[in-house]
Amino acid sequence: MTKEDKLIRKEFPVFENRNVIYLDNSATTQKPPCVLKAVTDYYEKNNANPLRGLYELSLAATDAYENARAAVAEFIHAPEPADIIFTRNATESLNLIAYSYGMHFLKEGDEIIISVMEHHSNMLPWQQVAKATGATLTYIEPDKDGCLPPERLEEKISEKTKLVSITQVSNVFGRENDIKAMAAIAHKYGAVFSCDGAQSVPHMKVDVQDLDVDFLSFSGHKMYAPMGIGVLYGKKDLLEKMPPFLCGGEMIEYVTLEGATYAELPHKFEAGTVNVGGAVGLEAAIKFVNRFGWDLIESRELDLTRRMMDGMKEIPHVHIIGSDKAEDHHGIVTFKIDGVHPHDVAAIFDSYHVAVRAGHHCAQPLHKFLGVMSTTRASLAFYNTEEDVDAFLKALSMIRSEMGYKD
Ligand code: 7TS
Repeated sequence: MTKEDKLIRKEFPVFENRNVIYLDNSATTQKPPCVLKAVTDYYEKNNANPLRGLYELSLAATDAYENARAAVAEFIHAPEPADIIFTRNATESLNLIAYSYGMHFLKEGDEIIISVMEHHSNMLPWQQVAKATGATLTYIEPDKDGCLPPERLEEKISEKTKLVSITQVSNVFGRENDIKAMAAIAHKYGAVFSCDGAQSVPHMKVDVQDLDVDFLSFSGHKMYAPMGIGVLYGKKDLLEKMPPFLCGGEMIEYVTLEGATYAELPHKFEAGTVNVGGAVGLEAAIKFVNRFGWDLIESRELDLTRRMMDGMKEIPHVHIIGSDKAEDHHGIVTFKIDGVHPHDVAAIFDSYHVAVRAGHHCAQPLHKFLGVMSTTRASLAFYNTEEDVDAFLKALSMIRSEMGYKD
């Protein structure tokens, strides 16, 4: 391990406590003590139900929550903290857009465009909207190497298209889509553009104003924060005209037996007691990422991806899904091994203490498109090391022989 590796690994005690080569970072990342301490500190020192209390402790909880919102706004360069809605995860953020925007503003004859590579969380909500409103759901297809040229959108989009929702980085290919170009195409036709940032925000600088997306969804737990906190960024004019998604406490201005008026943004979309601990944890995770910086994070992840892919190309019967260039993978390397089911692959990896993911990765239509039932995926974070990659490659080279193949 290099000096830099040691410095980073110090932040992740899980690796001292467990003999694990953790390569399932696209599913969730490990959590550093600075994040856990921020959560504990909040509960030990400032815990009360925020936003409603008039006493000091509740105001402290409100401050903690709103400071976290401001930190998220700065992190993705949102114009204002009020443009940030806290949710449980990217899935809830995407559902919020679908149910609040899609269900109310789309109608028969309208069109929604998404891609075949979307995670189910950015596909099923749109299927629901299409079913309920009579709008059509149109899919654009990537190339087999994971590239989704913006021209694909340009070919399908029309004046009927009211909403486009595309992932910035696919959780199977790892390849970055040109979101800025696609958002510009959507806007040219008067459509709203939603970006699924679940796999991009943890790995690169994402600037919502530069991309000019109308919505951005992501989860805290994929970027070192606790589970149960997610983010929806939305442009103010859209969020303002959207009706509430969930109703109840905290999100109203005035209620009578006949109806209600709703609170200002962002509270209109945050019904019930909110997850202050999670928000505080996300703020600490943002500070953690900023402490190391994108240059270090991105260059480590790229170097490790390159080492992994170079090694994989040397092993017979292993086929990488998507591009053969490390730059196109953002730490995500999905693959097949001839003659071995991915569940067996993952089980054998586990016997070598290597944690990888097997299955369709909640992207079943993409697997069908690629002509495979399931795949295995190794996904890196910047805390992984060359030793991790080498252990992965060693286990990978053993898989076919463990299954009884002679070559
Ligand atoms: N969008 C993408 C592109 C994702 O990869 C995921 C989760 C989600 C949305 C949903 O995120 P959640 O936090 O709401 O669950 N992807 C994965 C994965 O690849 N393995 O486990 C979860």
